[in-house]
Amino acid sequence: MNILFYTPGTNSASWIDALMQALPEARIDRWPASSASDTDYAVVWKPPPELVAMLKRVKAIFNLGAGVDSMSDLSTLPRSVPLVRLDDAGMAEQMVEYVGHVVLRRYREFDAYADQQGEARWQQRPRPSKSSFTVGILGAGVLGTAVAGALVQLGFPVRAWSRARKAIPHVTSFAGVEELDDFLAVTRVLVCLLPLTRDTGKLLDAARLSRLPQGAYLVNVARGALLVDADLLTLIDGGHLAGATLDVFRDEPLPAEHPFWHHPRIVLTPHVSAVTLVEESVAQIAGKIRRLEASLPITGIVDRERGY
Ligand code: NDP
Ligand code: OXD
Repeated sequence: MNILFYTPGTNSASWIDALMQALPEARIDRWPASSASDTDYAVVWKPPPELVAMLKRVKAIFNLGAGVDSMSDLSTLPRSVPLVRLDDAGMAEQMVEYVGHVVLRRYREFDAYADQQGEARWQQRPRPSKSSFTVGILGAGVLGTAVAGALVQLGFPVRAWSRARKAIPHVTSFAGVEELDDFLAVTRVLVCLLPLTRDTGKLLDAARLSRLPQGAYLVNVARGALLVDADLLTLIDGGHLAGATLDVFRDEPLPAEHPFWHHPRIVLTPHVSAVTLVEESVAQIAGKIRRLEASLPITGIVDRERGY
C-alpha cells in the first residue's frame, strides 16, 4: 500500500515516523519528492492545486484537520474520491479547555478584576446570575457538541445552532437561518464552531452580531473568514459588544498592522485552540485506512455539496 504525505509545515518527520509505525506494511512517500502516480491514500494539509489535481485515482484523501476549507479547489477531484476530515482526534478536549476558560473568565469577570487591579481598587463585584448567562454555540458538530456538554456540566444555560435540529441533553437546539435571530437574542457568550463554507463565510457581520444582547462577547475558534473584522470592531467600540477572544483570522499569521493586535477588548491567540495531534490523528487515519481496505464504512467523509 502506498501513502503520499504532504504538509507545508516543517514537522513532516514526526508525521512520517508515526505513519510508518501505525502502518508498517505501507510505503510512505513525501510529495513533491515523490510523484503521486501509484498512490493508494493521500494524507495532506493545505495541498497546493497541482497536488490535488494528481489525486484523481486515490482510494481516499485524509485531511490533517477538522476543517477542509483549506483544500484548494476540489472541483478537479472526482466525487468517487472520498475526502476524509479528522473527527475529534484529541481536538474536542482542547476546544473544551479553551472555550471553558473564556466562558468562565467572562462569567467570573476576571477582565474586570484585572482592570480593578490596575487601579489598585479593592471592590467585590455582584456575581451575575448564572441562569441568565446563556452560552450560544454556532455549530453542533463534533467539537460544538463536546463544548456544549462541558458547559452544561458547569451549569450554564446552553443553546446550539446547526443546520439540522439536534437532541443534545440539556442543550436547546436551533436549526437553520430562520432560527438564527432567536438563537442570538439572549446569547451572552457566542462561540463560533462552524466550518467555513460558501454558506457561512462572513456570517458574523454587523447585522447578525447586533442581534446579540448589549454586552455580549464573541469567541471565534472556527475560521477567521466567518467574521467581518471591521463590523466586530465597530460593535465593540460602539459599546454593543463587550469584547472578543479570537483564535482564528482571515489572514494567518495576523498581519502586524491589524487593529485586533492592540485592541484593549480583544484577546487573541495564534490558532492554537485545538491543534492537530500527531499520535491521535495518525491512529485515527490508520484505523480508517484499515477499515477501507476491509471494505467497511468510515466516519468523517466530507459532504462535497455542503462543504464540510
Ligand atoms: P463538524 O462538521 O462536526 O460540525 C459542523 C457543525 O456546523 C454541524 O453541527 C453543522 O450542522 C453546522 N453547520 C455547518 N454549516 C451550517 C450552516 N450553514 N448553518 C447552520 N449550521 C451549520 O465540524 P467540527 O465540529 O469537527 O469542526 C468545526 C470547525 O472548527 C472546523 O470546520 C474548523 O473550521 C474549526 N476548527 C478550528 C480549530 C482551531 O484550532 N481553531 C481546530 C479544529 C477545528 P449539522 O450538524 O446540522 O450538519
Ligand atoms: C482544523 C484546524 O481544522 O486545525 O483542524 O484548524
